[in-house]
Amino acid sequence: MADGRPIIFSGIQPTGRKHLGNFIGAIRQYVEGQDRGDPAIFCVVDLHSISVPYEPADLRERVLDTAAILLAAGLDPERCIFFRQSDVREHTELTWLLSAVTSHGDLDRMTQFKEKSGRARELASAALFYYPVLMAADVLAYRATEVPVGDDQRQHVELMREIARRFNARFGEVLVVPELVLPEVGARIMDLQEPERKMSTTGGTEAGTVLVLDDEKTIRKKVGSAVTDSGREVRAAPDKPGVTNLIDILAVARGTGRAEIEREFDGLGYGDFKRAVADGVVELLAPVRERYEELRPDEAGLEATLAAGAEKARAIAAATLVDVRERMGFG
Ligand code: AQP
Repeated sequence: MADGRPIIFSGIQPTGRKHLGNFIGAIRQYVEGQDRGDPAIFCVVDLHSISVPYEPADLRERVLDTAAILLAAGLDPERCIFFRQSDVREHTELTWLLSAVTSHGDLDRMTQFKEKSGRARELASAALFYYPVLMAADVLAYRATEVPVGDDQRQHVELMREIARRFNARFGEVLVVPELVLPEVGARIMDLQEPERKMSTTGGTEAGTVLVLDDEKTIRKKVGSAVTDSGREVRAAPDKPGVTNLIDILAVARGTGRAEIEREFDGLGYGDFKRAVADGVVELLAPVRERYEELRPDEAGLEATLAAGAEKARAIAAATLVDVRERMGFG
């Protein structure tokens, strides 16, 4: 941390199907963080994607899709470090070293593993089970002080904090215990069709998941058919998950809070409200889609950006690994 500025790190999975939840919960925070962080480091976490079945031939394409989405959303490689996880091998080495201070019981308590492995628990890959250790290595390799993520990653960040504490207690003060940073509004955007569950890449409904790359017509259709309730009141409340979710989405799009949205739509019906939400989401995402169309064809340019970022990232991670290896008695 230089001059009290945070070291920010966060990672995002490679897919072209990034959704409004990813955008609001994570990508928006990255763009804001790049001027606050010193440095701010963002990474397309391709190593994480092998924890579920995947196509090797698609993986590189999905990394480039995601890189183009993030750059289109406003990441600027001049103001942050932006790279592909597998280009920096220190992540995998540190994963193994951190496993010395991670217990089987820690990993067994992770709800994401339980949800994603479901009833086929015995068949789930060891990589899915081990995912939180790799995520801990991602962040701890940079001695990051802040981890901007959505609420679904809270448990994983708590575990990485515990891993850092245990490592320091066992081997000496080498790692930094990072802080979880959630957005004030929109830490958990819900599926528009099933607002009791989060908007998700793999687990959500097609109609309830707004993609960053959806065109205007599709966005309007999805928002227009969002589940609300039988009332008329635009008010955030635990028994109104659909309306609350739309209020949060509009609050983020307008850069205001829930109260302002509730005041504005006081006495108006859900029709007017949903139209405003659709306008807000279109305004938020249309510029990203347009810029993505310009950036995505330049694969050599995207590769060069990621490679330059990897070089900067490697220099930082390698220095941490020197300290970790030394304290652990290697080399
Ligand atoms: N619904 C959400 N609301 C707010 N933030 C969210 N995030 C994910 N869903 C929501 C945040 O997005 C960041 C990137 O996530 P990711 O692409 O690395 O992987 P993920 O968590 O696997 O994405 P999904 O959509 O949640 O996929 P599924 O459901 O298939 O696992 C993270 O910071 C995450 O918190």
